[in-house]
Amino acid sequence: MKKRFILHIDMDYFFAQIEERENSWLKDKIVIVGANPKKGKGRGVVSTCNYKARSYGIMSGMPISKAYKITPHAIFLPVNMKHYISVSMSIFKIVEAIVDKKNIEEVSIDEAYINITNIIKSFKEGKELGNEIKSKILEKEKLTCTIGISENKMLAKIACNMAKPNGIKTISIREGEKIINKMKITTIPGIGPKTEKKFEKYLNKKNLTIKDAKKIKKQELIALIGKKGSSFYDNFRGKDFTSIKSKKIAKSIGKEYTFQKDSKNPKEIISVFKKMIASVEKELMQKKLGIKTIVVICRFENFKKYTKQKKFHLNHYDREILYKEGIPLLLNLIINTNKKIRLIGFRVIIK
Ligand code: DCP
Ligand code: CA
Ligand code: CA
Repeated sequence: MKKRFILHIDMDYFFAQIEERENSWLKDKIVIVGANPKKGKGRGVVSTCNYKARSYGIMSGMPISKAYKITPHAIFLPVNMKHYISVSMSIFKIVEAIVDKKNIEEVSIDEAYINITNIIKSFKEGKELGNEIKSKILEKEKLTCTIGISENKMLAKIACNMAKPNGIKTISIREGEKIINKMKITTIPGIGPKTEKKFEKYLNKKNLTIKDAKKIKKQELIALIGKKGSSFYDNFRGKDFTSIKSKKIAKSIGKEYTFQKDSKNPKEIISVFKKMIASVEKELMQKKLGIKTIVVICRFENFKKYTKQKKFHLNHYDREILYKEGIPLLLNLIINTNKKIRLIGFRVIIK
């Protein structure tokens, strides 16, 4: 498998942070969002709480009555789900302006995996991109998040959890394998308390670490857990081959190219661009497809991405027509800036 870069983003104490943003007087209070505590008689649970509340041991899923017992002086707020969903949508829009939707897998209201393999070339650049995402969200939504970057989804999430709150962390597979050795086996996504018990029984030991679990052979794991045993075997070794599952988007064919060194040389840029158009056209011809829209993509040295598109209703086209239509769109994007170009792309939406 080709080396990948995966970014995991997760908003910090999401519901509670939104409440703090809207009510500045909450800032240094203990804030708990969840069911009504009804002076300790309330049923239901804590949805989340700010980090001050966490320092008292309050956590998501805890009975609200217990939270009330620990911190009766906390500020208890109801769950305003409608509002949190709309904030979540605004955040995903900000991310989609930086990274292609097709590379984003939303996993929950405040969390996503993003395949950034085509955008960055090193962990250093990954950090720059991550910081760009963090500062855009902070600037536009006044909310902090944490980002983890690695070579697979599992380690990206672990890196993110380690950097919480308001942090950013990169882990290579090599580092990851060592780091997770000391961790509990429940760190592995998919291993909950039930599976943990099975492992404990099998190894006749409590509080198992990943290092302990590595003693189990692959075939034994499969016999113990079933099909998932094989992927857990990889996970214990810092490996995870699962891919990003984005939402379905309009069918399109496209090519993107990242310059070895950011470029300002029009000759080089146009020549690469023409090659991409030619290869897209070849694929269109082979598949006998008509096109609806052409899209030109350009990402500058500061990672900012711009696109221009043009509707286009042709069943018959050739390379020359695509050049004629595509090149002016590209020039339009790059002509008014002196920034260097990092990546260009050409995409057609299929009829
Ligand atoms: N949530 C919930 N009930 C749970 C867990 C979470 O209602 N048992 C909601 C409230 C959280 C949101 O989902 O704000 C996101 O969950 P996270 O697990 O990401 O936790 P937080 O964002 O609150 O905190 P963290 O900073 O640890 O990510
Ligand atoms: Ca979160
Ligand atoms: Ca989350």
